[in-house]
Parts: sequence; C-alpha cells; structure tokens
Amino acid sequence: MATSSPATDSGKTYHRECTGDALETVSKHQDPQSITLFGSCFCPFVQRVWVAFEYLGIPYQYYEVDPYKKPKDLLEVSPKGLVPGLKLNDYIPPKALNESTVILEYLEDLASNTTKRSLLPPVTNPYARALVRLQADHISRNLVPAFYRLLQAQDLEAQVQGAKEYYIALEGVVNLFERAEEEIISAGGVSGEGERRALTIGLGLWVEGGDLGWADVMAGPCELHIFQMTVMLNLGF
Ligand SMILES: N[C@@H](CCC(=O)N[C@@H](CS)C(=O)NCC(=O)O)C(=O)O
Repeated sequence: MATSSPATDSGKTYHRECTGDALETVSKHQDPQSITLFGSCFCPFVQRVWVAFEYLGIPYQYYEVDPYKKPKDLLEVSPKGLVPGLKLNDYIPPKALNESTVILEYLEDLASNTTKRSLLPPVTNPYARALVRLQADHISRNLVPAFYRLLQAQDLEAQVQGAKEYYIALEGVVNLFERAEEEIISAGGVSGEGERRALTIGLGLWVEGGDLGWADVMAGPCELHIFQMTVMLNLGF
C-alpha cells in the first residue's frame, strides 16, 4: 500500500492514501482475489471502475499505487503506467487490462455471467442501451476533456473559459438524459410494468426510481471533483 503523506506532481499536491468511507472500503478489500485493482485514490478514472466493482458485486483486491512513479508492477498491467489497471490472477501467467471504459465493459460482462447485476438497461431493449451509450460517448469526448481543461487552467481567463466549456458539455449530458427519459419512459412503448421498472432503473439516477447507471459511473467522479473544487473556492481555499 502507498505511504500517507501527500505527494507533489509539477508543484501540485495529490493524495496517495484514501480517507473516510473510501479508506473503510479499501480495508475491506485487502485479501487476495481473482482480480487486483491497481488504483490511485485521487483518480476519477479509477473511481469509475471502483464504483462499478462495488455496484456489480464483483470481488476484488484494491492495491494503491502512485502512477507518477511508474512502479514496475503497475507497468506490468498498464503499458503506459496509467491507473486504473487490472491484474487477472486466475490466468497462468496472470493477464492484465487497462483503460477505464474497457474495464467497465469487462466488469459488466463478468457480472452478467455471475452476479447478474448491471449498470445498463436490459439487453431486451437495445435502443435504450444505445441511448445510454450515446451519453457515455458524449461524456468521453466532451465532458472529460472539458473537465481537464478547467482543472488545468492557470489564469483567470482560462478558468472562466474552462468553466463555460464544462457547463456546455454538462448541458449536452442533460439533453441526452432528457432524450432517453422521453423516448424510453414517457413514450409509453413498454410492454408492461416489469419492463418499465427495469428500463427506469437502467436509465440511472437522473430518473425518478432509477438506480446507479452507466452514465453516472462515467461522469460522477468528474462531477464530484468539480463539486469539491467549487466548495473549496467558496470557502476561500
Ligand atoms: N484513458 C485512461 C486515463 C487514465 C489516467 O489518465 N490516469 C491518470 C491518473 S487520473 C494517470 O495514471 N496518470 C499518470 C501519468 O500521467 O503518468 C483511462 O480511462 O483509464
């Protein structure tokens, strides 16, 4: 496990150890399992995968690494030394996976064969699933890049511009959420209450009665970082 004091990258401080509820979760996932998640607590891409593990009920061991130090064991599972990475211990020798979106797909497939939980609408409605994937595509192409531009902006002008672009990207997400809600739930094209309920759950936290969904997992960690940043700015940090 990583050491406790915050480290610096290009003059910026980042955390190398979880605190609070995250630390509690980490402590429950120290035993060896079929899958080891190589993660860094500060990383929104790790947080995506981590939330999916928990929600889908897939056993894992959490292993905190510092990706900026490029340790050898991380490079073995992630060629560029980026987190998240997975080590699949049941293979001999072990296999590996990287890239958060690919890992999310992998976990979803694993769960469909084991725990039967899912972050997507049911397979019986390919159109609903496609609409959620459109949301995910927009998040990857627009929201995440806007998030990083905002995060990295140094002077006030760049920060204001970054905030505008992030807001526009967020509006795009909202538009896609509204489209899915209208077309899937409100359009009345469902065969019965059971299907309606399943589709509602699959559309995520945006809809009344929804549960955690694919787009929530994709965008939630960035949103949380922006929220924390806004709170800190308001508090004058
Ligand atoms: N596209 C990758 C991005 C992963 C990524 O950028 N991770 C950052 C931490 S948030 C990292 O490992 N950075 C180390 C470095 O840039 O050397 C994914 O979705 O998994």
